[in-house]
Amino acid sequence: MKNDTMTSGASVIGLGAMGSALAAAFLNRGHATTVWNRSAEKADALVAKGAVRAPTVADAVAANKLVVVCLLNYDTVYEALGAASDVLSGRVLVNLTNGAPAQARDMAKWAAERGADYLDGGIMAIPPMIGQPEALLLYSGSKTAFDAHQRELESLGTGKYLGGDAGLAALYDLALLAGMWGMFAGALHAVALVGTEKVEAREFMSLLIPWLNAMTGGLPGLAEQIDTRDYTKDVVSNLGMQAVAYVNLIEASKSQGVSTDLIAPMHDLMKRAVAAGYGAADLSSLIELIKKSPASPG
Ligand code: FVH
Repeated sequence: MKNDTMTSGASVIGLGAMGSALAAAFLNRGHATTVWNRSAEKADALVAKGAVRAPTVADAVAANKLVVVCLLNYDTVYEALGAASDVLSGRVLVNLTNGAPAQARDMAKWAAERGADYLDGGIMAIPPMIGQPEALLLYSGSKTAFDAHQRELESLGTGKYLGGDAGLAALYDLALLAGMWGMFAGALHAVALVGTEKVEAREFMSLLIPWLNAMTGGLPGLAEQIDTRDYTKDVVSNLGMQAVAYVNLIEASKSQGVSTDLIAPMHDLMKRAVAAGYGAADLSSLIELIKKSPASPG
């Protein structure tokens, strides 16, 4: 076993698609890497590349000061690390498992009660991107832990520290995923719609991708309207007009036999926003109907 003064090394707990990529990235950068997974055979390829297979999760935690966890969800993290409770003291626990901000804050307390420094993380990448600068990893929680292990963590991708509140990384992670899932939901509906006329998804992408890229150009203006709460600033396509066009989308979907499950919630919000007086405002005004502290239309 290595001692606590050894910083250039990491233990990786969880060798699913993402955990395996994380462990491989540490190895590729020359960091001594110990791995553990519930299904032990998932370590075989990493062991062949030089990783040490820990027989138990406690052995993995004890092997390095830096302990990176990437499991399915927080319940499985508690379940796995529960067996290593006694050896967590003095460790830096970096939990890259997807979760909610409250779960991250609770886990920070749980780790502190066991004497571990805690950093929560969100991975904005898919496994093949890990180790590349394009892979963004969000961190929040112990700044001391982040500063002390920044060099090892850089092996995984570009790191961004968000602040001392352990819940921040999960919050940003889920917010970015919301943007992604919204885009994919729209894309799926679009493809289903043209698919009713036997247009192949692959063919349609030649139109959809440039269209979506062009529309991202509107996001800075949307952000300006939201931050100033002035939803009428530089309006190009007012909500009243868009709400009328959206009816056509709903009706066309129904008549083409495509479910409106992915698009109906936006329609309901548009109707409510127009009724609330936002018809002349921009689409950005919908945020007033979903956020925590709504304002009345100006
Ligand atoms: N893969 C991705 O594209 C995304 C990218 C962004 C981040 N997510 C999150 O990363 C976490 C792990 O995701 P993953 O892709 O590695 O997931 P799986 O390949 O399904 O591996 C799951 C691992 O969790 C282990 N596990 C499940 N249940 C338990 C349990 N009760 N006790 C101990 N370990 C458990 C599983 O072990 P095994 O089935 O191999 O024995 C895998 O190691 C996740 O939060 C994503 O949201 C990935």
